[in-house]
Amino acid sequence: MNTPLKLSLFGLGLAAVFAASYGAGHLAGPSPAAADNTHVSPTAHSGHNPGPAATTAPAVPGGLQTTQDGYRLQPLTPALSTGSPTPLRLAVLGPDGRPVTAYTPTHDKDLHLIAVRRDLTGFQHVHPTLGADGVWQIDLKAPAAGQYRLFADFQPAGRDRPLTLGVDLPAAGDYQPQPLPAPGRTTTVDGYTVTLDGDLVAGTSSKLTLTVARDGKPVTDLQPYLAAYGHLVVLRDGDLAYLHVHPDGAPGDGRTTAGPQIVFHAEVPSDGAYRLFLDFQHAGAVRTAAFTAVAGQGAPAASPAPSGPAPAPSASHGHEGGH
Ligand SMILES: [Cu+2]
Repeated sequence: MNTPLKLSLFGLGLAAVFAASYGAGHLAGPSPAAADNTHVSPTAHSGHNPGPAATTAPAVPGGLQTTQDGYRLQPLTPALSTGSPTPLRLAVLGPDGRPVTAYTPTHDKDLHLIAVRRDLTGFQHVHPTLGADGVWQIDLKAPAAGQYRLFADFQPAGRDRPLTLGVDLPAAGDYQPQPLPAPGRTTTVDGYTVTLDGDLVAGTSSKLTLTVARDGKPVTDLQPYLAAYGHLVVLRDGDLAYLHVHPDGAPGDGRTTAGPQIVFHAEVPSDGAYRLFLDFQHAGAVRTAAFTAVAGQGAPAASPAPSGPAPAPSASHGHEGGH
């Protein structure tokens, strides 16, 4: 629910960075290096004009950068293993270059680690353990070979808002990329059927209602997981821009029911396809239901309208789920 605020803060931060760089360049004047640089074209100087662009810098979605606001996500393990789980170690380096050891918990945890292959399969949401030296560690296994994106979602102590940094790690082997599953409003996981209502609209807080059923019956006894009945991670197809959305209402607030509906307000940064991963807990286990949804052109209709020749390429879609 803080996403719009967070995004606008990012925007302000970005504008500040641009302003700072402009100021530095301006104060320094033409440096000897620049004077010697014969390839600097006259038009390059027009880029120094601090026009309206400096105040309308677009918000940058989370997770696209390894370094932001002085913080760096530093893997200390070169690769993931596709065999048995092996220790993954990483650190968050602070503006002083040292591992951050003090965090403000967000949703019961100091750091949420999301791992997903770059084709948006093999989603995992885990919680490493922090050592006294500031090194996070967890045993992790890549479900299959390929390039993985790791997202660390955390809030350093003393900072007023969370931060998501992302970094790639490979899992060596025979990479068999999967196409993005077709958009759909229903998915199944572990015998649960989850239905998605609502549409993603770029730049707008969009209401998404996820309804959980099991054996055809609505689930009304969802269990709180990390202080919420559901956690929704939204990743943009193409660059894996990251959104972490929490539902309206919290367990125990006297107005939020334990299912079957979990209501989110998600604001995606642009048109395009997204993969949605819903974590929910029931009967003592956390499940992940995954959907593809499209903002803008090509948004799926509320009910599919199959007609004409079968779309052969999509026949292989829909058999992938988050795990
Ligand atoms: Cu988490």
